[in-house]
Amino acid sequence: MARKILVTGGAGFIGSNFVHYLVNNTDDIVTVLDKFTYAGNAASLSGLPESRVSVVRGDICDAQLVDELVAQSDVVVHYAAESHNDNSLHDPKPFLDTNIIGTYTLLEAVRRHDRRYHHISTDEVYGDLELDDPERFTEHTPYNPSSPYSSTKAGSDLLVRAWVRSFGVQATLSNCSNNYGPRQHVEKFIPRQITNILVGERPKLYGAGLNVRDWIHADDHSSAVLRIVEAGRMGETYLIGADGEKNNKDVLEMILAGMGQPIDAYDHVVDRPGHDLRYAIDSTKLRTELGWQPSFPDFEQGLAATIEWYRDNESWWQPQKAHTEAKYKEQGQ
Ligand code: NAD
Ligand code: TDX
Repeated sequence: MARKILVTGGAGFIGSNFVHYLVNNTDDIVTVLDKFTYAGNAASLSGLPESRVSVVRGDICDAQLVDELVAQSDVVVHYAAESHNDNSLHDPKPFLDTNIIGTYTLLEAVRRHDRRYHHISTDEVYGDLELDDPERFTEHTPYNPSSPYSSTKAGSDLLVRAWVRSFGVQATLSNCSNNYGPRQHVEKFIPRQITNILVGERPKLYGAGLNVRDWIHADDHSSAVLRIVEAGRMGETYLIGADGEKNNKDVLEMILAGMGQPIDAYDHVVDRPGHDLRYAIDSTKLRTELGWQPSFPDFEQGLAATIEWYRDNESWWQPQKAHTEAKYKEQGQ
């Protein structure tokens, strides 16, 4: 029988990708619960069959609504979050509400109704690494978050672990590295630079651009999450990554070259306070225990397809662009 899956944050970047992935690769029936903050976009779910996907506009902090939706579902996959580090430095409160209270609200509902829960998190909970550190993050790396965003994600992970241990909630967790691909908000690094070039604005690099991120295609994140939902061991954490370490300057130069621009046609802007230097994921556990492998190992090819997507889908990102850049400009970025 088809599973009923509740996907929170399914109108955001990675959540909407997961919904598309479920429609294309399973016969699951999906309900999206999304507040449609500035980061949620109904167009990210358009064209999906109504018989498979329904959308509820609402807040994960609304205990009554969450209780009803969890009761009607077999599995809950929790993507909804305030997700942008820069925003968290200017106004942390929504991060505490959604990332901590929202997760608590979902956990109480899955506890009451004894439902399977999967928690989506980030490698940022582990803090950062030196550029020359031979070690990468593993499931045993101690938590050491740097920003209001990553500390609230870390707090939400710890709530899940406590609900597993204290109440026997049937939960798994995953911590993934930086995603790229279609339908990512223009506030984030890669879409910001691509769309800047498309509107005739120079790309903006924070500081010297030597910070390293470990890039993974959003579809590979989705395939890993589905594998964990189906075969992960209860209470376990799995790190998701595709060996995609690159520094920001190299990524920006790839974007510029891929869009026919001189590779130095960008501005250095004020660095992010507390800017994490490097993230890097060791995904051995996921690969050996659950047999997962990425399908998009070639970053340059995935980046080229992502550039094409933004070229072809201006109506998706245009309404957000001017406002997002104006906000950055106020902050000297
Ligand atoms: P996003 O900002 O693009 O989307 C977040 C979605 O959550 C939006 O649709 C928004 O409307 C919704 N939302 C926010 N607050 C809500 C609330 N109170 N109730 C209901 N819905 C609400 O984020 P994203 O980049 O797609 O990230 C999704 C998840 O993946 C987050 O949990 C994030 O921490 C995690 N993650 C992201 C990355 C990355 O590279 N972007 C990497 C690892 C993990
Ligand atoms: O204009 C920019 N210029 C720039 O140099 C922006 C927006 C970012 N940067 C740098 C900062 C980071 O080193 O690029 C890198 C990536 O920045 P973001 O896209 O803001 O991502 P990051 O802070 O690494 O966090 C992302 O990955 C982990 C997601 O936003 C998080 O939700 C996820 O948990």
